[in-house]
Amino acid sequence: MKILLVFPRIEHGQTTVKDKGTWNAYIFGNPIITLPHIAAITPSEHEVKLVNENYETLDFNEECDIVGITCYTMTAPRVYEIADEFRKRGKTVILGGYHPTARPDEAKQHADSVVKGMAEANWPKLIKDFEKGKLKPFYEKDNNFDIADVPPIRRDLIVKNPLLGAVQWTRGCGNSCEFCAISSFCDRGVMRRPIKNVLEEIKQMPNKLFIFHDPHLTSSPRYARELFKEMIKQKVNKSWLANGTTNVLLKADDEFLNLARKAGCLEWFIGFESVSQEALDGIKKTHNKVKNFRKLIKRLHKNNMAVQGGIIFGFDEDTPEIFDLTIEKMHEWDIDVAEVNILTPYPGTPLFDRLEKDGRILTYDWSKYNQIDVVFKPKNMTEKELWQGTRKVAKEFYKISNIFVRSIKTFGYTKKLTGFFPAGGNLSYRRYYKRDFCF
Ligand code: B12
Repeated sequence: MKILLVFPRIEHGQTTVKDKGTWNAYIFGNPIITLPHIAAITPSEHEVKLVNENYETLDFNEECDIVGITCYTMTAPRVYEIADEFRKRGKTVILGGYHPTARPDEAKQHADSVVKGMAEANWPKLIKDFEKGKLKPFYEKDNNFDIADVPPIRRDLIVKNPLLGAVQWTRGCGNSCEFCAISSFCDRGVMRRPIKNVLEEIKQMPNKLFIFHDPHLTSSPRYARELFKEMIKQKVNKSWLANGTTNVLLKADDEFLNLARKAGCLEWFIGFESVSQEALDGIKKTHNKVKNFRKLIKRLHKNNMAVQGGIIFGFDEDTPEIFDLTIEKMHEWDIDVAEVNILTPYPGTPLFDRLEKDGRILTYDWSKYNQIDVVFKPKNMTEKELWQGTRKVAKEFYKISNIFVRSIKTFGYTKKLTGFFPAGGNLSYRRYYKRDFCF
C-alpha cells in the first residue's frame, strides 16, 4: 500500500511558503519531524511518501491509497482544501494533529477518518482497519504505548534542511498555562524516551546544529543532567537549542548549566511571556517571576549560552502601557533574540473555552490564529491598540542598529562560531515581522 503524508503550507512565521526555493527556507527552515515520525511508525511493508508544501509542489493526482495530513489550527483552512481535493479524486483522507484533536467534528467534514491525540497506538491500527475495509470515522485518544518503543524518525525523508536538524526527547508538560495547547493535547504527563535512544538519533543526524522539539528540556533536571553527561561522554560534538523554563534554569546549580553548555547548548528559548506579574499569575504561569528574569539571563550568559525570549501581548491585565514597558525591559534584560506574539486562543485550551464562554472570540477563521492577527476581544485595550503595540515592539527590537549591537554581544556570550545562529535569528525574525506587521 502507498501512503502519502502531507505537511501543508505555512503562511506566517520565520520561514513560510513564500520562502519556497530561497536561502531562507534552507538556512532557517525548521525541520518538520511530525511526518518523518509517522513514517517511522508505519508498518514497514507499506511505502511512504512525504510532501512538505513549503518546499515542494503537491500533486493531487499522486498515486496512493491513503493521504495523511497533519494539521495545526493556523493551517486548518489549507488542510481542509487539500483534503477536499484528494477526496474529490476518490482518495481516503486521514487528518491528525492538534487542531483535529480539538475540533474533531469539524475536521471529519473533510476527512474519512480523524485521529485524536498521538499517533503511536492508533496509526498502525488504522492502517489495518483500512486494509480490512473497516476504517472508523474517529480514533479516540489512545495513550497505551511505550515511548521507549518509538523508533528514530525517518530522517531520509527530510531532505531540505541541510543546516538545522531536530529531535524529540520528551513529550507533554507538567505545567498548565492557560494559553498553551500542550497539556490538553498530551494529557499523559511528561513522557521521556530512553536517553540511549535519543543519543543514537542525535549521533545519526547529519546536522551539526539541531533543535530539541520538546515542550521543554527542563521537565526533570535530574534526567536532563544525565542526558548532558552522556552527550559529553560520547563526544556528540554538536550544537543545539532547546526550550527551558525560568524556574528550573534559575534554580539549577552551576554544574547543571556548565554541563548543558559542554553538551552543546547554544541557546535556550524561554517563555517569559510578560513583564507583568499580574498577567503571568492570571494565565497560571505562576512559576515565572518577573523579578528573577534579569538574574536568570545574566546567569545563562555567564555560562556562555544565549537566550531567546518569548513575549506575548493581550493578556487581560495588559493595558496600552505594557508595550513601552516591555521594550524597556527587553533591552534592560539583554535578551539575544525575541519572539513577539499576540495572544492566540487555540481551540482545546482553557483560554479558548473561557473567551468563547465570555463571547470574546471575534473570528473562527483559523488562518488568523497565527499570533500576528487579533482574534479575540482584549480586555483593557482595543484590538487596534493590541496589534499596533505589538508591531511597535517588534519594529523597535528588530531595528538594524539594535540587531548589530546585540549580535556582537551574542558572539561574546556564546564564545563560539555557531553564535552566528542567534545573530542570524535576529535577521530572520526582522524579516518575518517586517513582512507580517508591514513595516
Ligand atoms: C517544535 C515546534 C515548532 C517548531 C517546528 C514546527 C513544526 N512545524 O514541526 C517551530 C518553532 C517552527 C514551530 C512553529 C510554530 N508553532 Co509550534 N511547536 C513545536 C512543538 C514544541 C513540537 C512539535 C513537534 O515537532 N512535535 C513532535 C511530533 C512527533 O509530534 P506532533 O507534531 O504533535 O505529532 C503527533 C500528534 O500530533 C499526531 N499527529 C500529528 N499530525 C498527524 C497526522 C496524522 C495523519 C496522524 C494520524 C497523527 C498526527 O501524531 C504525532 C505523533 O504522536 C509543539 C509543542 C509540542 N510539544 O508538541 C509546538 C506547537 C505544535 N506549535 C504551535 C504553534 C501555534 C506554532 C506556530 C503557529 C506559532 C507561531 N506563530 O510562530 C508556528 C507554526 C508555523 C510553523 N512554521 O510550523 C502550537 C500548536 C497549537 C495549535 N492548536 O495549532 C504548539 C502545540 C505549541 C503550543 N504551546 O501551543 N513550532
